[in-house]
Amino acid sequence: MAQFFWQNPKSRQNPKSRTLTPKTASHHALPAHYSDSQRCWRAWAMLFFLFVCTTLHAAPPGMRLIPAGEFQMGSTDARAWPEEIPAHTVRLSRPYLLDETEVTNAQFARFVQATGYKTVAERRVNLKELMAQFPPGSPPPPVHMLQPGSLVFVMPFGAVDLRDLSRWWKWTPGASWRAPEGPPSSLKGRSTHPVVHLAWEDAQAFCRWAGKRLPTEAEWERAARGGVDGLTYVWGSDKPNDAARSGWFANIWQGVFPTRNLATDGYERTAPVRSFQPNPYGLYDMAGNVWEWTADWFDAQAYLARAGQPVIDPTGPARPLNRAVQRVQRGGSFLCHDSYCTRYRPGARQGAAADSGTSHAGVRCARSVE
Ligand SMILES: [Ca+2]
Ligand SMILES: [Ca+2]
Repeated sequence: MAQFFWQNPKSRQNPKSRTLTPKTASHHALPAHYSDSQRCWRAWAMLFFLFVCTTLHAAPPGMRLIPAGEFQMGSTDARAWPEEIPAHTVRLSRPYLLDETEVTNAQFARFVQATGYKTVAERRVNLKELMAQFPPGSPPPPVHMLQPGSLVFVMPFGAVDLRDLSRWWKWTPGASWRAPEGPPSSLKGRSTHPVVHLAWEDAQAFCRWAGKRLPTEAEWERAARGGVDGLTYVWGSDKPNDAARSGWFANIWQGVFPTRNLATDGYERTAPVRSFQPNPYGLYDMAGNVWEWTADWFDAQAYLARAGQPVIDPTGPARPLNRAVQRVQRGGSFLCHDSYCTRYRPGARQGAAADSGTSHAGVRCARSVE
């Protein structure tokens, strides 16, 4: 209605008031004694003021401004996992900026080139620190697991027990962001793919270097929902269909997880960022491609603890719950399929070991608006 009124002002006016009276007109004009020079300076001042306002509120290249406001955090979907419920109202009191895409290999390479940073996956494992995370008396891991490396998804043969993650996650010496599937894989042809194998501290280090920070879990979810509450997926309510040959919404898994990857969306593993349509905020891959680290510690019970209370600018639990030391990851990955993991839904969440990366987890960064 407001737009209609703006486009057709005369249709809403009293016919008797269509002509401005001299008094009304003079209220909007400069006094008659103003010189042409003064009028010119005033116009330039107004243009400069508008330029400054626009610049201050514009997002920098590669980022999007997410408005402050309330949203429903969590899931009401029948497929929600226990850690996603109950859905509850959360208010974010300030706008913020979020990267349009997951951090790419090219972006991470610039960071490493500038700083000489070595990721956790590229460092030799500290046995003392590792054992501190296990119950007293636990046996040490095999020697090969102390070599620099990371966890890589390897498709198993034949039927597997879906409760046994070790059937498809393989500790791979030499695997890192430089070699996503381990040696001899490389980044050749993958400069615009999302960087993977980042531990939480690696993700945080990159964002700091870039003058940014990790988003909170609430910031990530509000951005993923694109300003629309209650949708099952970031693209709407249409369920992904393995048989579809076109029109895929995200890079996820088609076929039978984990033994048959049809890749009808075009990608067996990571896809270049921006390969699929963005959400209403202009953000790409908020569903699928790679999981994304957030700032929050993970607590499966966190939403239950908030029930019935006003929740404003939440930052997650104050400390890790147990020896697992997990941080929240969001968005799902190219390994997610309806038959096993629908965690590419915007309300879905998972805790991941903060000191480890995998071949399907990366990051995107946020920035506060001053
Ligand atoms: Ca895929
Ligand atoms: Ca993603």
